[in-house]
Amino acid sequence: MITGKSDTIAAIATPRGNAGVGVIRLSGPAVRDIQRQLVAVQLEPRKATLVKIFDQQQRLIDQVLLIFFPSPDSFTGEDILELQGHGGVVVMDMLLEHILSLGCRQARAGEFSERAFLNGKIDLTQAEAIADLIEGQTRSAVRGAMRSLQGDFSKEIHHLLEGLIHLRMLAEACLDFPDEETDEVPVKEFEQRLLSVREKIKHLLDSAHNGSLLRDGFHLVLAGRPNAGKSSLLNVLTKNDTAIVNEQAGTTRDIIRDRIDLDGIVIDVSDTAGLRQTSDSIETEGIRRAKNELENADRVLLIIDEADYSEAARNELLSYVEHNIPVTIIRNKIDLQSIEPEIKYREQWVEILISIKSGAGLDLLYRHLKKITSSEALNEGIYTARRRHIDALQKANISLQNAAEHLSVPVELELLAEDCRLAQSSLNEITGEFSSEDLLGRIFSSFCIGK
Ligand SMILES: Nc1nc2c(ncn2[C@@H]2O[C@H](COP(=O)(O)OP(=O)(O)OP(=O)(O)O)[C@@H](O)[C@H]2O)c(=O)[nH]1
Ligand SMILES: [Mg+2]
Repeated sequence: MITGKSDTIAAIATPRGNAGVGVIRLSGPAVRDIQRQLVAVQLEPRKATLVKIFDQQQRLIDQVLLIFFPSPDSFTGEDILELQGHGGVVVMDMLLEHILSLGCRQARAGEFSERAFLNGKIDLTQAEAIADLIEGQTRSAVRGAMRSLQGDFSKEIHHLLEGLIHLRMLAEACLDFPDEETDEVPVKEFEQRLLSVREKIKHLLDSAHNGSLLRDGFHLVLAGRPNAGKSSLLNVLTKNDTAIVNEQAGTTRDIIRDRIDLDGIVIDVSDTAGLRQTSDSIETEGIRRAKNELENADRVLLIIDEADYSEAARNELLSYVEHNIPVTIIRNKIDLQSIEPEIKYREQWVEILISIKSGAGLDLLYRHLKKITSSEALNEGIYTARRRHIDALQKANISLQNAAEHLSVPVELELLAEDCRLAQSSLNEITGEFSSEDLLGRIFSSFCIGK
């Protein structure tokens, strides 16, 4: 841990621009000394004091409020000084320049939060949640980040870790009695405990997946033959003239991206070039880009002109999409066929008959999009999560699957304990703890006296 060894950092904490108030923050061991150089007053902790700040030539820079948060009860755990001045770009720069000349350095991005983590004030998921809260694009994302920041996500991880520690303790206890018969090993208990932890991981993976949707948004890709109405659909969804719509086939060449907010979920929509064989080199490049975009979709909307619809045409379009990516087939232009809008749930995909032009069936499409993106993500219990959380949970899950296999005869408790340890370190990666000594402490402290 870096406590006591770090230098002192300072940074403007408010955005650059003209505002009523601007904030400069300092953290580190030299804070008290720098404060006394700034102004010769004794600050009461956590109380705002109005003072005048002069530069080295005794010229007044600004009149500011100072607030002192003594270590360890501060955000970083170190001494912190907050200075609230007038929020002009130049006056803030002058104040910071003066402060830096008194014996501290400009903070790197995220360095205050990093210090809070290194000093044990917050764990990694909470540090990440601060960034997510600030960057939150929707109210749901902000609420999710707040829940993570309050430690809800970490609590769930700690709960899982408790379960794993118990499993390892049980395994260690059994290994301590090697003379005993194998049938003494409480296989049922191991199985139940493993199952319980794995079910919790599965539950957490579901929430983490929804949480990552909250944070990163849902990536929807529109694809299909030329002229099917992809760009028209993009414009309807974004309520904007984002893409050029034209009766000429091959209008869209490049990927056109826009973003919509569907009841709190950010959806990134990409319109792509129509898929067909062509000798036009620009169009060929557009189609290559479209295929690339299809690989990174959370869901693909395949748009097809109802007049061209056939099983063969549909299957050909489906062949462009990887099997693991969910698909909705949009059968468009039903106004020209005098067909009623409809939604059909097939085994492998969903089909919606609409007319983008007349608007018929768009309500079905919106309801469908809301269902696939937000039904669970809007549950009150969701916290923002990142890809690395999902990866770590998946790694832990695989280790526990391996652990369960060591329970079949002959029971291999050492290997089971090792897999539980691997699962534990995967989970520890999430909160940023790597503490095998912790485990030892827990094991020994639960032993009875004299053993
Ligand atoms: N009748 C009718 N015409 C439509 C409908 N939707 C789109 N169109 C028309 O179809 C033509 C092609 O629409 P676009 O949205 O440009 O089609 P696209 O799939 O983006 O085409 P490319 O960019 O060339 O691949 C335009 O003239 C649209 O006005 C619809 O529901 N009904
Ligand atoms: Mg287009």
